[in-house]
Amino acid sequence: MPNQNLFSALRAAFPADLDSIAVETDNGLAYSWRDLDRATAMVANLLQSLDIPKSRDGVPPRVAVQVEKSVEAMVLYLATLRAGFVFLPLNTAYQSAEIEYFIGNAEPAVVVCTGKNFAWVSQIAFQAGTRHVFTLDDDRSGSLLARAAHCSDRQTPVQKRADDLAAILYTSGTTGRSKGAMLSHGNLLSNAVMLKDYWGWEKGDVLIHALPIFHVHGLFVAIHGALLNGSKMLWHGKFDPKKVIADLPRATVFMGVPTLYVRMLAEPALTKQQAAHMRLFISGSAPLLLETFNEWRERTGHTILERYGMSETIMLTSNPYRADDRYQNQSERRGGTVGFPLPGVGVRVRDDAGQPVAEGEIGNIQVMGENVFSGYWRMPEKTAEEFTADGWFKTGDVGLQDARGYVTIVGRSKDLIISGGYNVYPAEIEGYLNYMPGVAESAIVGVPHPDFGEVGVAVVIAKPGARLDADGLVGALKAKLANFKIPKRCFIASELPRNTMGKVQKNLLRDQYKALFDRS
Ligand code: MCA
Ligand code: AMP
Repeated sequence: MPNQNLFSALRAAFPADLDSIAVETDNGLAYSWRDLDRATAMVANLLQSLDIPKSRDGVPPRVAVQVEKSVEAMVLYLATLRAGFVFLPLNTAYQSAEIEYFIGNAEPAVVVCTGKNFAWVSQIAFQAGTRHVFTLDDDRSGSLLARAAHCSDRQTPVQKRADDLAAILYTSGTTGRSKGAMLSHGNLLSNAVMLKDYWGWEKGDVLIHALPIFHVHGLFVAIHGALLNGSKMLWHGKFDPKKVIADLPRATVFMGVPTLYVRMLAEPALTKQQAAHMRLFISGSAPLLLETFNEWRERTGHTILERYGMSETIMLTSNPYRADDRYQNQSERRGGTVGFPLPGVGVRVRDDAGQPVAEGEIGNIQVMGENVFSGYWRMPEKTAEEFTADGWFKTGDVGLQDARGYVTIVGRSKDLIISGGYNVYPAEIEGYLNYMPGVAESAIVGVPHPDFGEVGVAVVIAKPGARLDADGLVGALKAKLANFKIPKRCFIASELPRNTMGKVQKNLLRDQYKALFDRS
């Protein structure tokens, strides 16, 4: 049986000329393919040399990583695969309570954090039984690289089967705590191989990488896409619309969440001429407004290809790349839709009773395929709840599929806000607010926002006799939660609207506050 290690497949796609450039960074560094090969071998050797059990209950050690974006952070991801360990990326915005939960839940053997956070992260990690905490900063400093420098630059990727665990991605829960979606080498590789073909990756393609690398979009879709095609990446440490636009003449592919497109459209430098060398602009992670889709076409002459995915499934549907697509004879990229089920992905729409809905009717989107995760880390009951009896995964997204097969997402049955491409779960924030002094109850709702697409607004009710200060509440939340989860506005109200069953009617609140951030 050939090795199914995802790293081996990515390594096999490196170009023959290992001295050509694989990554160029926006701060003037260049990495060759040989550099990537050697550096991943050294870090993999370091991981393998640590005094930790190679597997417990059949699961390899987890490597939890909360570091700023850098090429070395990508190297750490690839090295983790290469060593046969399990990668656990964490958003850099997460604060101590959030990190404490992830580390306690995943029990990583290795934690890698920034030098700045070492004191508090290592305290949490050692208390949870982690054996090794390393640091890695975005200027190539830290103990991880210092230790890896002493390791050999040759290493044979650890033998893996397709269903062996490769990564755990935490997705917040609509109720209760975050769940770790378990993705296998086979989930990730099958999706990447299919997308290489579906999106027409070709020789000479150059990707602008401007997304964070702790979520599916930047870590898997973008990096796997470029590596599997042996394509150079122009690496942006942080998204800056001006810098991305300046790089367009040297690139062919760009991937972004809708906020990135909105921000680039605000730049006069974005013109047809500037984008003339580009082959493909891809958007996903959040709904792309038709207005943005149309404006982009007018300004650049390019039609954005919108696709849809999840942490649990990687990519599910996509608008077609080719005008005469050979997969389904598809023809156009249609704004407002997320395109067709990708090859090998089953998509069906069901009503609340689980029965099929008529073509074009709205219902719950369920999916199946080699790309779909095996379950949530140590949560068999939650896993069982999210799959149907006949094995389809319930996405929590609500949508329809029309007669031609285009899928449109119209909403979500899960109480989730997607803000600038990040998921914000109202239940988590309400959980914190409701325990603050003087708070009787609260509701967080998502409302339209011109930059982030959608943002959270808090409505809080005081306990009898208590006086609440909205700024104080927001300040207290900031001390506990990642910054992107903080409601952009907070209102103190006398009561929450409820239906006859006593359930808070969030739709009424959304309606009430929907014009709060109107551009006008
Ligand atoms: C930053 N802020 C935000 C967000 N980002 N608020 C709401 N939503 C956000 N996404 C807040 C900060 O808290 C801060 O507030 C203020 O905005 C400025 O912060 P700053 O860090 O300067 O913002 P930024 O660097 O300009 O970041 C905006 C961004 C970033 C570039 C749009 O959010 C981003 O990179 N988003 C991409 C997320 C992503 O990759 N998602 C893919 C998930 P204050 O000043 O008050 O503190 S993967 C996925 O969903 C699936 C599987 C899929 O289909 O791809
Ligand atoms: P995550 O939990 O971060 O993996 O986010 C997955 C969710 O993002 C999906 O369930 C959808 O609700 C949403 N999503 C991803 N891509 C799109 C898109 N193109 N349009 C609308 N929603 C999207």
